[in-house]
Amino acid sequence: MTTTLRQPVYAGPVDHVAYGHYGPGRLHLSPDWNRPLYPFQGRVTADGSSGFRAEPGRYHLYVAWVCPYAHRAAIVRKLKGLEDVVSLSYVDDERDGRGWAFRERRGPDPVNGFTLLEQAYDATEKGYGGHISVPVLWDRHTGGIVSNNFPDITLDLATQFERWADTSVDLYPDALRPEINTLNGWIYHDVNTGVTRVARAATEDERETERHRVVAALERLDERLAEHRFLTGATITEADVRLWVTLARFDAEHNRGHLVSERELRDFEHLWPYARDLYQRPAFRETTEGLPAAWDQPHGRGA
Ligand SMILES: N[C@@H](CCC(=O)N[C@@H](CS)C(=O)NCC(=O)O)C(=O)O
Repeated sequence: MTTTLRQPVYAGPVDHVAYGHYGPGRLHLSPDWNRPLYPFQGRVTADGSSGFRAEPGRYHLYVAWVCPYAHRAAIVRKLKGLEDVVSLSYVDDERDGRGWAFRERRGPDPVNGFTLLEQAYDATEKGYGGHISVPVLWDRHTGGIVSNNFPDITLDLATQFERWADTSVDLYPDALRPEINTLNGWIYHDVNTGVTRVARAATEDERETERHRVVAALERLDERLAEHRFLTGATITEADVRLWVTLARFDAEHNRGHLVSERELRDFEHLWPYARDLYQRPAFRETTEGLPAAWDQPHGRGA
């Protein structure tokens, strides 16, 4: 018997001369920092009432190591033990004008054999000309994108696959939803996108304002963690995942040269052990690259 192995296919190397930079015409950053439109907003539901039923083997996540928004989906998938239920693959870390692409460094597209993520968008909406963003939740049944709206993707992974998931981990408990939603709202504004606003500030005044907003938020979170092990109490929730991906990039990326804060993450009494505590868990550790050895130290609080 002969087996034909499908050869992996890849996009050519990143080439800014031939393809330009990703952005113009694609990446619309509104001045008031409202989110750009993420047009695919299907929801997966346990009962299938949304048209996308939670089923093992049906969905695939396209993510990027470098993207914190995609990182959340990768963490939640592992926290819920869904590795055999929802497949996942990585696009390359770099982009030219063609957007996210599959290259040798991170491997091929195992589902469709696409070389560019744009093909997934185009298969869903012919001639699609908008953002080619990750994360993308792909549906093998319909041959299209369910969602590229990151908050919905993580919530659906956290709540709709319970038949196959580790149900001892409840990332979005009914009783805590209002509190988690409130936390997610200001953490998204003041921390997750706050660090980006500092980096992109047009004037020194604006940078100072944005910088102080991030530092105040980190201080508020630090205080909160003096009382609770996790943001909403004794167990990890969606809010912790939302915050952690920014903390993991804070010293090395966002706060390089103390652009945001005079204090590094390790100078925050409660945030630092909290961040390290989460990193000791496989769902965080195995989806994260490049953290220095200091992150390996046990957090030193009662287990
Ligand atoms: N910033 C988005 C999350 C997704 C996102 O920004 N992904 C980035 C990589 S970290 C991306 O793919 N950007 C390309 C684009 O949006 O055109 C949001 O507010 O929901």
